[in-house]
Amino acid sequence: MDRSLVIVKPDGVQRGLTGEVISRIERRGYRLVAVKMLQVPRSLAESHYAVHAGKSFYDGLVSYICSSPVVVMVWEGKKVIEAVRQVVGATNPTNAAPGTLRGDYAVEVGRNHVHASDSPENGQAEVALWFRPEELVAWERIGENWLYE
Ligand code: IDP
Ligand code: MG
Repeated sequence: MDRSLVIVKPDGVQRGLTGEVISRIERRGYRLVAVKMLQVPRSLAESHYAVHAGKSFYDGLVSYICSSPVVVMVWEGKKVIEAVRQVVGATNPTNAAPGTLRGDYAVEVGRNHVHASDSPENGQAEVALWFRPEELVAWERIGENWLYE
């Protein structure tokens, strides 16, 4: 089963959007298997965003994710990566469709308030970076029989 790592970034937490992020993914049908709040250490931020090292926005991005606590979670389910990316919307909020989290609640790309894994491989890697295996809870949602064919 694929897993998506989702982060409510510092601006999302400060703006009171944590519940909205969780609610939209939960209502779509996905299963929350881990969640925690933390102040991100710089080393973790640098690892998480290593793919962007060297880009013009990298230093600002690392500072941003470390600037205030985040809520990080793991979601499971069929096609979770693409479905959660769809719920989140395009990276630049002005390109994000209305009805997406970024399209509804963000203005600038550097304050787009939520992260979601972009591939099954990156999902697995990001989950391993942010959580210990024992922090993930194995369970089934009662509605899954009605969700999947
Ligand atoms: P994603 O979050 O939609 O996967 P990525 O391209 O992986 O987008 O970029 C990671 C994060 O880096 C974005 O969510 C955004 O916060 C930030 N970012 C991306 N491009 C820019 C930029 O041009 N200026 C400032 N921040 C950016
Ligand atoms: Mg990305």
